[in-house]
Amino acid sequence: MMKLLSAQASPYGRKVKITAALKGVADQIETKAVDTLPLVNEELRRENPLSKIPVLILEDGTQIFDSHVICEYLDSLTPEPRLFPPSGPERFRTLTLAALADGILDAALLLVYEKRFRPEDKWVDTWMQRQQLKIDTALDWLEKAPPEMGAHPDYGHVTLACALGYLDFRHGGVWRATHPKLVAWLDAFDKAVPAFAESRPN
Ligand SMILES: N[C@@H](CCC(=O)N[C@@H](CS)C(=O)NCC(=O)O)C(=O)O
Repeated sequence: MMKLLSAQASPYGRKVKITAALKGVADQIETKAVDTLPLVNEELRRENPLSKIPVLILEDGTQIFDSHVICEYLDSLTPEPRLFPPSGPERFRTLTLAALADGILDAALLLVYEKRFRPEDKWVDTWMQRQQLKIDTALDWLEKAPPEMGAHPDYGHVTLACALGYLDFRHGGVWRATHPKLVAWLDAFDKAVPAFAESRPN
């Protein structure tokens, strides 16, 4: 059995859970909830020196992180459906979409951490605006031409769905009012991928 260190609320962990479901390997993974709030979590620090989740631990003890690498590993376990196109323009389109969606996630997480880990009188407005601008610009970019899903979702689509899901979960879903095409896109993803609803944080 492989072990996944993650947390119910982690959008990066959610990417891995959805990928595992799409690849039909979810039953080979036992998920262990890990608390990233303390300065030091010895178990997590032992498995990932960066003390970040998710971490996938293989049966022989090998640790795999971060979420991109875990998802690519899981994709290599079974042939279909292919979530990472092996080569060519499709591969780089998928990876670039995933990088954009991960960038939205990173900025959204930094906004949460600013308020979680710093006292209110140390919050820096211009720094938070900087993160918000990245999110807003990326969403506007995607709204112009939401990615096509094709016969099945790929890793870029999974990452985008988790990024939008995180904006719903931690940022009040404000993005929805101004991005109707992306809302429709996420609805379609939700219908096509049951693991999205199954991994929804609460
Ligand atoms: N690039 C990483 C990001 C992982 C990440 O930032 N995870 C958060 C939880 S959602 C975390 O572990 N934060 C703890 C910390 O940064 O100390 C990935 O894709 O896995």
